Amino acid sequence: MKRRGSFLQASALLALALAGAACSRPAPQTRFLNFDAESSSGALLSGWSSFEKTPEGDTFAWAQAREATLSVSADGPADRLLRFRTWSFGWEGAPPQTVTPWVNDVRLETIRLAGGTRVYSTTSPGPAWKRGGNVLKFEFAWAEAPKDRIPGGGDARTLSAAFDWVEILPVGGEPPRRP
Ligand SMILES: [Ca+2]
Repeated sequence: MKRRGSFLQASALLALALAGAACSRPAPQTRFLNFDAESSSGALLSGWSSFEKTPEGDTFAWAQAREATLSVSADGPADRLLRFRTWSFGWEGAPPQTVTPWVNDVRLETIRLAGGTRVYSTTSPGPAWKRGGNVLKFEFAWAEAPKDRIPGGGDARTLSAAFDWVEILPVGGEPPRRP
């Protein structure tokens, strides 16, 4: 019994030590998601298809709904630059595709996706972010299945846009220091 008691005591002390370390350590921040199993498995919340690779070897995932969400970590409110490399699904006569990113419940500017694969960037206001887990949502104008839009297309997934990577960068540098 004595041994068990001391084991429990040691466990409690260890838990306290870990909690203390967690408080003093900076909160983790998601800086880059490469849309591969290694970096992004836990981050894809909803609206995504599985990981794929382009012929060039770039990993990506299709957003297969009008909305796709990611779980990202931040160390607190701060203006952040959001960058992402993406391309829209398209066909002859397709309507323009747009993406509107959201940080939690804050809507950012709507971006029109031009043809081909491009890097887009937009800024997000500090108060949109909170310390810990945040939800980054991409809202699209449409999501359509290749089988309905391309003659001979067999893919039944409703595709909006494919993402190669997402990057989140703090902007504005260091907070002002007291003189
Ligand atoms: Ca990638």
